[in-house]
Amino acid sequence: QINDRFQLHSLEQEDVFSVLVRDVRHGLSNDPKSISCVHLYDEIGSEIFEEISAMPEYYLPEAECEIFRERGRELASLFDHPVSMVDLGSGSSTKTRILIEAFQDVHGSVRYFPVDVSETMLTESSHDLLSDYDDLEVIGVAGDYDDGLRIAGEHDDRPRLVAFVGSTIGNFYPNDAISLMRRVRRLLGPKDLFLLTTDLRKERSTLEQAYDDPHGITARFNFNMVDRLNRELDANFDLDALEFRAAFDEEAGWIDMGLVSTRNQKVRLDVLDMEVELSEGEFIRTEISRKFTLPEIDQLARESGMKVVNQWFDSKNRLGVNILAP
Ligand code: AVJ
Repeated sequence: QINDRFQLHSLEQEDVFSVLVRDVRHGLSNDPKSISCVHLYDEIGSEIFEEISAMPEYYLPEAECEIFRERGRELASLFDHPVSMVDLGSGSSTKTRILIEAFQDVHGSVRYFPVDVSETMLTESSHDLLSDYDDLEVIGVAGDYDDGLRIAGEHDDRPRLVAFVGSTIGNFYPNDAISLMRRVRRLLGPKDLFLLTTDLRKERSTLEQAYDDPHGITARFNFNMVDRLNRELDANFDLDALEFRAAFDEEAGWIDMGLVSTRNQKVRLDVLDMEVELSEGEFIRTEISRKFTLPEIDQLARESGMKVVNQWFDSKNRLGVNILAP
């Protein structure tokens, strides 16, 4: 009776390899050079990210789960009826599981739309959820955020909560964050809500320990991506001539993460038929992670056509879960 409660929408997706080829060609021609953070998460990278999430210095998952446990029922009570919950980038659904439980406690049933690029991950996590909860219906969307929003929009008999958890909004440049949130806004009816997790601006040392961790796990996470280019794009990056760096850029308000070349070097990427020159000290960006002030959160909401109607913080005020209304 699990299958009766499970639907999967598999959207036509551009294959991972051609996206990699296009992104890397584009990113390495940019100034500063960059490699898109989406490529950090191959199979090995996803495992390393699990290790990051378990480090004491990386406070984000713990802080977010605390808020979900403390405020989940209050969140559910903002709705008069059982909801459809759209989870953008659901991954293993570990965090949203806490919310699903809270919504079940308050309203009985939940209809859950996990959206993820990985169909395997989606099927596995949906199966686990369905065997744990009876009054749950799962409509998985293997595709991008827009596919998820569109398919959720086709089932519109319930009020909706669209959730963007994990502080993933921080990995978007300010303009891209606004454009994504405007697309979310378009799906929302007058009684729907958007849940947005934002990491908060804090002392430099706390931030830098979370991203330039003393265990070297985040460094390994970054080197894995370059190693991946060596393997999949027949490149010859010399990992010994690259150094991991993660520093808080106060002005920009984000952690800037990437690799610095320790000498002048030429790198060939055979699959791209491309040669890249790196000068000594040159930085290749792999990820930004924005840290928001409260006015910045309000501004982001406003510029996306929404307003913040609830805002919860963990007991150490490290991270915020914001509820936005259209
Ligand atoms: C959870 C994906 C948003 O920016 O904190 C963690 C990823 N990168 N350490 C973040 C990440 C390096 C992360 N996201």
